[in-house]
Amino acid sequence: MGLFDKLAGWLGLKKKEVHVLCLGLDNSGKTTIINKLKPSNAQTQDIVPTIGFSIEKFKTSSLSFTVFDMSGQGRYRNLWEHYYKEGQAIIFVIDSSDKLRMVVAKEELDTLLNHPDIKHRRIPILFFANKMDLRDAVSSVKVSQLLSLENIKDKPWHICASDALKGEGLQEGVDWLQDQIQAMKT
Ligand SMILES: Nc1nc2c(ncn2[C@@H]2O[C@H](COP(=O)(O)OP(=O)(O)O)[C@@H](O)[C@H]2O)c(=O)[nH]1
Ligand SMILES: [Mg+2]
Repeated sequence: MGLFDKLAGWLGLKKKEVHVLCLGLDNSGKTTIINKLKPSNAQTQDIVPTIGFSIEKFKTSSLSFTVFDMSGQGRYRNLWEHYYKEGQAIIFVIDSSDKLRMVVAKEELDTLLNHPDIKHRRIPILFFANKMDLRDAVSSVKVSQLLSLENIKDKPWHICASDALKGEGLQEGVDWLQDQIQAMKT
């Protein structure tokens, strides 16, 4: 059973699909997290529209997920930004042990938040400060400071420390997202 089964089941009653974007730099742990979350019977589709850029998609009865890396010196930016319009919730994954690229993650987050298809929408953002098990990892409070999350005033957001390999911290995040999506639907 994936962690999203309950959420998907509940939302299924309302018969409206919610589209979740799972974003972050390559190697942050997106695929690992999504594989832990997705129900075993999810319909999965991997799309490789261009060499070097791939998109993972899967669907449950009421949730649809699009997962991709924000990387490649922005060469594929047009491709990935195309998906912003349909996103109604965002999961943003950070490798908490990658201090060198934390500034790149911040740049990507700022660019995302300023994008015309995101900027003026009250779209909930769940941050996973992932790889907490690694000795080099900084705390979720530190990640939040490094990314200046306190500046996000017009969107609900939440940060959870996670260890995607063990699945730790994922449930807390999913519970928060569930509340947000529920509020959005009522
Ligand atoms: N130690 C540790 N490794 C992780 C964690 N999450 C993912 N990884 C590893 O980090 C690498 C990149 O993960 P992946 O999910 O492919 O990242 P993606 O590029 O964002 O999809 C893989 O080797 C994973 O096994 C974590 O919480 N802790
Ligand atoms: Mg991946």
